[in-house]
Amino acid sequence: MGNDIEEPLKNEEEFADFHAGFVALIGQPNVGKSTLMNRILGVDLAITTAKPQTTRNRILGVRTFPEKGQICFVDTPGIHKAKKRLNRAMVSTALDAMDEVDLICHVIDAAEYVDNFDRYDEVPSTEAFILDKLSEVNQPVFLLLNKVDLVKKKDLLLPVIADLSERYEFAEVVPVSAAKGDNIRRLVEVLIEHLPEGPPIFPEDMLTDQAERFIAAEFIREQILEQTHEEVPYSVAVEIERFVENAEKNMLEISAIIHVERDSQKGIVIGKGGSRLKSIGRESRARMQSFFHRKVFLETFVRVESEWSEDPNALQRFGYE
Ligand SMILES: Nc1nc2c(ncn2[C@@H]2O[C@H](COP(=O)(O)OP(=O)(O)OP(=O)(O)O)[C@@H](O)[C@H]2O)c(=O)[nH]1
Ligand SMILES: [Mg+2]
Repeated sequence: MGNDIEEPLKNEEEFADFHAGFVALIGQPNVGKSTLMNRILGVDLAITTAKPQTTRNRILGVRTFPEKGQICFVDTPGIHKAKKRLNRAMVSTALDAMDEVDLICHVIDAAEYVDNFDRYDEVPSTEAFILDKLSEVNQPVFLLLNKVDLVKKKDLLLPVIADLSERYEFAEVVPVSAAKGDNIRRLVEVLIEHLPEGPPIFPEDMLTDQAERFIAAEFIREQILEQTHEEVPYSVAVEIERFVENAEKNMLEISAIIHVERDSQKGIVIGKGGSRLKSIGRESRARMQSFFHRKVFLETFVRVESEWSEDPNALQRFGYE
């Protein structure tokens, strides 16, 4: 009987002063939300590219700091003026994530914002839209000024912070560089400080709840974003048709369909004599092997699915709605 009483007590003691909770990363596209999450996780989980609208889903990334806390990041698509149904779904995903977290990090591209600050007559419209949405939430909101390594007009950094702080009562303002790692340790400390006290939410060694087939599809999409231009990256969805563990060969066997919206895009993705598709396959396979710690056999097919980005059934099938 004594044990029954002691167990929970021991547990409580073990996690005294431990903080755990969910943190949403929101902001405009391309500001470095996914890079920041990966930096703190220490793993390249979410795909990141130099093109806006890279992330299309809510992506959970968990990092446990022994005896200190567990941060459960919710990375989200960039908030932008959405026209297509796909884009509207992405923006909804980002806004919905704000409801389910303990803390919100509003990430801005400091290089972009600070260096243009003296040209702004008012807050740029998408940023104003985000600030407006934030006025409806009750959780603490951090303002993260990312890409400080790129800021040229350093003397404008403080005026920008003062201006934005006047428009919104941020719980903390933290300048960081996700790419270089500047000030990340400090950010982690204040994040943990602001999370509720309590035991870990997920097992301490857990990284994500994202399915392996989702991650495999994302690695392929990452290469398409890297290797194609103009409208092609935005017209591509990757569907994993087959994901099989071949225990005998200690290998993953993956078949993926790359959906595009037009014949011309199919030609671009395949490339001359299949060279582009080969390169997309080679690079994403390498990324899969290092992430899954297994050999990967990958086959890819390109298929035209006209206007899929406006089609509710297709969006659901690809996991965007
Ligand atoms: N120099 C510099 N580049 C950065 C920094 N953080 C991110 N980047 C770059 O900015 C680009 C966009 O980064 P992402 O992490 O994909 O941005 P995101 O906010 O997740 O973008 P979406 O998913 O499209 O909303 C990439 O090329 C990153 O390498 C930083 O602190 N400094
Ligand atoms: Mg992203």
